[in-house]
Amino acid sequence: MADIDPELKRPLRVLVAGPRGFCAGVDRAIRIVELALEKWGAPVYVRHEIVHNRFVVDSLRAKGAVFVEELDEVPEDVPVIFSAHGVAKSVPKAAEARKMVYVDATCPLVSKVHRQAERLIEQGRHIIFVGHAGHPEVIGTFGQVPEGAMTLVETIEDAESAVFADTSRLAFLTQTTLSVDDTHAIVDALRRRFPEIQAPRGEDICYATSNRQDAVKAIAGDCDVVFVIGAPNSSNSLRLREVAERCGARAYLVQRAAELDWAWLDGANTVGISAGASAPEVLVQELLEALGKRCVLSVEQISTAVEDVAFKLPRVLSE
Ligand code: 10G
Ligand code: SF4
Repeated sequence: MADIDPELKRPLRVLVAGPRGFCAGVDRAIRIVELALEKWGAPVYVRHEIVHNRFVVDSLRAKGAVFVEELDEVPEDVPVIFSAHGVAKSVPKAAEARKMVYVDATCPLVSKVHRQAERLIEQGRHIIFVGHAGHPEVIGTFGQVPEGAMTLVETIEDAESAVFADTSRLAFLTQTTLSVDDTHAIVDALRRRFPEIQAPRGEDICYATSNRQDAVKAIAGDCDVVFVIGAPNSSNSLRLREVAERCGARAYLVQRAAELDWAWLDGANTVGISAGASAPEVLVQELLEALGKRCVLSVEQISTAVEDVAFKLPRVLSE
């Protein structure tokens, strides 16, 4: 897009939310693919998008990663990496049966939920899992327990209507990327209906999810429009758009600056920007550049938390 005459540019206040963008689990997962390519050379197969971002996936594909949905699409004698969202137990089991070299890039905070699920089953409990049907993290967590041992609750209506044979041995766990506010409402309903229900030890919604939602809340009330950089299949990014909308802003999820529809800015004096946990910072900068071609920007960084979380790499790649 050509720059417009500076005289014709209008002023635009931009509030950039922080924390935004990559979380520690995403950083680690991408690094795992890069290190695997360095160690074993291309191709390295990745089961499912390593994180839900086309830019990230395309960049890794350019370096030699091959993305597939199922393990049986991976040829013999080629290393395979499992995505950050986690996999059912049956996946590493199948890889072992085929004697494949595999690296599990599941975020340690998702693995923590998996271990909690295992423990609850050992204690003879039935698990209510709060999450979104069909999401890979949900499929992976359901795959940690025997069939029928976990019930999915997606909405407050589900929580109000779910029926269990024995309500004295219930526990709940949640997906890591949910809306903090919706989840509190669902959990309140579960606790009211099943007072003996066992809660997770800590929050299952991870630090990155809640920090990014808090940061959007801090800016969205002052914004006419909020842009969230993220993919349509990125659960945590979708939640950020919802949070902004609930604060009264017009909110749009965009993958790249090129998707921006300038009509969205009609009448807007203040614009907010955030990015999902799988969206690289370079895409935030690209959006700022695109806005700067049409408007004279006054950019304010609004930070609501400092993050210093980092996860260790799997030993096979760090030694
Ligand atoms: O938000 P979701 O779970 O859809 O994934 P993402 O790839 O967009 O972001 C990173 C979060 C995870 C890997 C899930 S814990
Ligand atoms: Fe891990 Fe949270 Fe990032 Fe998911 S969103 S990869 S749980 S840090």
